[in-house]
Amino acid sequence: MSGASRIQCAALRGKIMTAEEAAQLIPSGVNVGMSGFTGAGYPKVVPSALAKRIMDANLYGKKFKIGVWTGASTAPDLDGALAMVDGIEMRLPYQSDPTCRKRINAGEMEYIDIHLSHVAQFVWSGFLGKLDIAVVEVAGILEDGRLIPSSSVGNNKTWLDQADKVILEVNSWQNPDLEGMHDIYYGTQLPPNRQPIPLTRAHDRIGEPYLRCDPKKVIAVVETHSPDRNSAFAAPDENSRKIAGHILEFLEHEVKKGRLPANLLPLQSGVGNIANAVMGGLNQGPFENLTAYTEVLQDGMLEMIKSGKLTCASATAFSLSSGALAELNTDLARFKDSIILRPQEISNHPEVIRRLGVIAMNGMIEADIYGNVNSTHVMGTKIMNGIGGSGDFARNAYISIFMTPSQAKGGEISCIVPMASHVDHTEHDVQILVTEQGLADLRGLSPKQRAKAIIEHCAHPHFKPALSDYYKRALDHSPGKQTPHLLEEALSWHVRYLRNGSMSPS
Ligand code: 0RQ
Repeated sequence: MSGASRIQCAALRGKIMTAEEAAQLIPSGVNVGMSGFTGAGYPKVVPSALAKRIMDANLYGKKFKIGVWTGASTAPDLDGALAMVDGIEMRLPYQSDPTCRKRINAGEMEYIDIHLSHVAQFVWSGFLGKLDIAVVEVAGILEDGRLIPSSSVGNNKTWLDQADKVILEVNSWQNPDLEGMHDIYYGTQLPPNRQPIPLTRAHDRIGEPYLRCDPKKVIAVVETHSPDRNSAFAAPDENSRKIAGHILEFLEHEVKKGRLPANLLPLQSGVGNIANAVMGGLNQGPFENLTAYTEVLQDGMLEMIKSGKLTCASATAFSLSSGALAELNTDLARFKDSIILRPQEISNHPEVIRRLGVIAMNGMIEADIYGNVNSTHVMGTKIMNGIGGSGDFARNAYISIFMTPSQAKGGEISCIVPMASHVDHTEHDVQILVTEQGLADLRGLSPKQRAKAIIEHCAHPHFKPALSDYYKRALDHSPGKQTPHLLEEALSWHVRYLRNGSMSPS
């Protein structure tokens, strides 16, 4: 299908221009809402053209910066290109680009790391300031101006609604069979007018397949033919396989106990190789007729749909490797009945997650002996990525699982520490901790019982004696005995790594 045939609206065909011309319409100082979620559905050419424009302005000694709001992480040709020319004043809500990370950690870029389900309502309420321009990739434009969404929905509904001006990228690389796969719900309101979200099963459709957009707001239409960014997944290593094995065993145990139905409850799986490996484990496991209510659909879930293990997956975006992406894009019609893409305020909605009883599985950087989890900050001050949707799911899930290898950086760092150097998920939101060493079921345990379970089941043998020793001395000398700590010593673990390059006791 050629690019032009994807633009059926005559008024918008008249606004077709090049990426360079469209980039000229974005002035310095504005807030721009970009489409894109983990490399899917991001605008492919306008951001790079804008980066070039910013670089030219910088050459003439002119400062040129914009606010960049997205669904989640995007790609090197969006986040990377704009960060490279120091063109981002403020970035939100989740990102994983290495150049952005460097600038944020160097104090050169402001970053607001918000729960993904909160972004839309923050914008509707005006907490984040004015959204000036939306730059949104779509798969096509209907005669009446409605838009066929692309391979992610993210915050696009909100960007198109709230922005004064809209730039559309129509990507003919995206499979036309995407039409009908989305479920865009327009019933969300701010309090006190908020109504229940009528979604009671993961596969329910409650909205419409198209994004609404006032054609009068559209200032440019740019045609593209570019693939989404691929995220490579490493083949599961031994640790990932062990973590997946512990989780499978736990789920089987819960079914036996009658606490989970035989086909489990809707699954949410976070980003990264371990999450993908757990899906691989489930694909080989005994469970049938599974469902997913999640944020991103990774390779592992696609495999489960193909094998028939997973009957339906609701998400806001694809997040696939190049092989899986190519397969999906050539054979999308096959998956049309089993995949639904929704706005992220619905895919991550606390009310729906709680109602469905989602089983949430997310990665982490470290957990402390009481079960507080750090998902975002290395050594307490340096951002890795962001909280993403992990908080939306963890707090509201029926079962909230966090997983990590027990050690990082070749064994120099313990991922189980006395006191987390930053907390994203408090002990109250963390029910199950898993490392390759084992699984700690923290449900129904007091802080002291938790500490014993976490050290015993999750810590690496190399760090276990030091953690046990810390806990024992904390029990003896802590001023309070509910959550015993030796405050001065607690964070010295991290300080030791910063000084010596190792957390190992010297
Ligand atoms: O860094 O590659 O430079 O060595 O962190 O670690 O082990 O590859 O794990 O890819 O699963 O990522 C928490 C970051 C884990 C991810 C996090 C270093 C480690 C490596 C990555 P290097 P791994 P993963 C919904 C869910 C938040 C968002 C979320 C994440 C790098 O899961 O961003 O959950 N989660 N969203 O070396 C120092 C430690 C460390 C450490 C790991 N204790 N100390 N460095 N690393 N542990 C989806 C969305 O929201 C989109």
